[in-house]
Amino acid sequence: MPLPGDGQKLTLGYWSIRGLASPVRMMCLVAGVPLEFHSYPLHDKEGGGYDGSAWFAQDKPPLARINPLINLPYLIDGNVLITQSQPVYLYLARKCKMAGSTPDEEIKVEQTLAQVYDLRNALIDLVYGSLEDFEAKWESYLDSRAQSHFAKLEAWLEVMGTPFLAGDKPTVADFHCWEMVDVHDIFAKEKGKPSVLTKYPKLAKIHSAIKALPELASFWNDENGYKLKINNKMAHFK
Ligand SMILES: N[C@@H](CCC(=O)N[C@@H](CS)C(=O)NCC(=O)O)C(=O)O
Repeated sequence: MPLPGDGQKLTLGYWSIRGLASPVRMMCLVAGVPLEFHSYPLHDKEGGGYDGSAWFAQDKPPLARINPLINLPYLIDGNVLITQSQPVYLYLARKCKMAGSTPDEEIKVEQTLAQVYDLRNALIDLVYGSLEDFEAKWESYLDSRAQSHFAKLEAWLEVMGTPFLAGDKPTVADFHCWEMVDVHDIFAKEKGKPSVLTKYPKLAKIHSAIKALPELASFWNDENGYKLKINNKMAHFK
């Protein structure tokens, strides 16, 4: 198991899904920061349910003795062990010079990152909730709840007059926003609904600009990268 102080490379621990890990992996590729992905499988259990013991029984207890807040994702950098996705994102973004280059950009990064996280949490509530709720709510989620988040982000870009959420260059907020636009595009297609990519041209531009980054060329076909499932096995949209 990965432990602080063991390795040279940064290590990201997470389930073997895109989930909260993709923005980290994309940022590191773009910045040329080597990252080891320590992925945890979730197996089907005989008779139903899931076995996540590689995380819950094996690695979590010793890591919790070092950082009692431990959760997935976590990041190990030398002797440092960080958990909670948003502090992990910001820590890495500072390392990758993707956290804004002026105080004005930094606060724009923090606000838009938080806004994107609200959107992600709305999706997570829907897809990991009860099947009954999912069936009852997915359409209004796509038609209305998710739209309110995307409309805010589109309007933000309009008002700020910048191509990316905090300025002229992509930051961590754009990478998480990219992931959410992409995931909602796939979700909408699966459900026969209009894509956010057609409705929000400024977000669509961020999506295509990041998709075209040469450093990410290998990511799109990586079985441990973009090709992973979006959500875990118990989700109603994977
Ligand atoms: N607020 C936390 C939520 C983390 C979370 O919910 N992690 C889920 C996967 S996305 C998990 O299964 N954690 C493992 C655990 O509870 O030990 C974050 O943003 O990192």
